Amino acid sequence: MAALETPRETATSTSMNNWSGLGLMGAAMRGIGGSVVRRVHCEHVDYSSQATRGSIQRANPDLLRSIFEQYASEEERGVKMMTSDDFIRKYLGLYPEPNYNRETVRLLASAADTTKDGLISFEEFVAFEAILCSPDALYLTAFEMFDNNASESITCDEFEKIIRHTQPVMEMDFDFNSDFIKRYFGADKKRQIRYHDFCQLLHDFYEEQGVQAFQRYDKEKNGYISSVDFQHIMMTVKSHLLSSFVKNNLIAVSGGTASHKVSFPYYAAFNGLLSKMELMKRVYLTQARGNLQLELSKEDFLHATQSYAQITPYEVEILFHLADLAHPGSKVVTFRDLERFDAERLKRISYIMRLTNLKAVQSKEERSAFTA
Ligand SMILES: [Ca+2]
Repeated sequence: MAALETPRETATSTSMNNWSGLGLMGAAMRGIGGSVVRRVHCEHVDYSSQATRGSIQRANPDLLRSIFEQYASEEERGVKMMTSDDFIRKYLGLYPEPNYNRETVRLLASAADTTKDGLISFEEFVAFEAILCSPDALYLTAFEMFDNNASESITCDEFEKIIRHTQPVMEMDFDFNSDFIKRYFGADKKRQIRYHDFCQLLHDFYEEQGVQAFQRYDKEKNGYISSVDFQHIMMTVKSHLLSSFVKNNLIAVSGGTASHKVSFPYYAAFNGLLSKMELMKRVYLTQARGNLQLELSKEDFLHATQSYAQITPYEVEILFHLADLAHPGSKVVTFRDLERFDAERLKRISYIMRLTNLKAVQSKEERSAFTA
């Protein structure tokens, strides 16, 4: 029996372009997904085909009951309830350190606490398991977290409160009076937004945050920032898109010297490339026809992108620049390069796939204690 690992091909073959907009939830989800990996063990289920099809079977209710009772420490009128601490720290195993951030734990738990009374009932626990089985689990979970008063809609205040709880935004000081926010919530910021609007907001928010960060560092308002500022922005608001290789080469790829300037089109293309890495892989794979050792020249790669209008020549240019930093002089891109530039994100996607496969199942040791 091996701990569940989503096969690499699964993550690669699944189109995840939209997930880049969810970097905001990345840390939280990575946390949940990561801990789940440690808890969930795969014995009978073909997770690769499940993940690809997107249909996930519900867990056995008796099993859920056993898990719930084990972790629920509160009792209200004779009914067992889980606290935020029970759910996030004891059950999911997140934030085990004694000096954990209580607000973060409360926020994460509120994804399951639909009545927002601070306690998770068995019915809420079962309902949360159902959410995790749905194809849009990540957005649904995020919506529950943002919807602070269980009104099925989100106010600007609710949105701002959670966003401000994330480190990069605090550092970059996102403008909640910007036209972007007013387009979604109205000029007086009184409009409430419902689930589908929220999904679009969360997706677009991340783009906007990147634009605002650039504008903040473009002090002379001439469309340029320094390489050092570029590095700083990428490491804070865009860090979820960076593999360790890209992290280590941010200065080099943006001109090579600390005084070098980065233009807005370059910045946009760089982020576009990183968020489209799945698509880049698809382009490569259509050319490779199974030969993952194939070395593609820039001309061949550009030619192959003709049918993908989303990919710009500037993005391809930067892709080959990154490849040149990995193996100077060869002027080709390999599949290994694409993985090198996308490694962390792939793991993140795998976590999401794992998260949707969670099903609140426990480890074999625990299972054998509860089921015959
Ligand atoms: Ca509740």
